[in-house]
Amino acid sequence: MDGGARYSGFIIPPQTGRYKLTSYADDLLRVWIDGKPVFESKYQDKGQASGFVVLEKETAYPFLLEFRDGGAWGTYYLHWVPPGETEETYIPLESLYPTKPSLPKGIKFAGK
Ligand SMILES: [Ca+2]
Repeated sequence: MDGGARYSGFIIPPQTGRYKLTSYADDLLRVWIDGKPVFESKYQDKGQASGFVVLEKETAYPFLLEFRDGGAWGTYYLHWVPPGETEETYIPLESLYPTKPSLPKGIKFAGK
């Protein structure tokens, strides 16, 4: 059966610099940060994809993730490699917020 999920909210990076986002998807994963597409992972292209994005700390960037499955198994992951690091890790929960009112104090919005 076809299915999917869409997650939207904000991402607040722990430090300023260039982040590599890495992923695997069966069947399709798309990620946007601050309204710009970061990458698209397709199962038909071995499922893996990555993209780079430069982010500033203490800034809330609009984050959108879209997952689609076209049948049989469906799964995906999204990791990142923070600036200055070499290992991919999960994006920590402290960096992900679902809504504006949930954002911690002292955080500015991207582009403002
Ligand atoms: Ca599938």
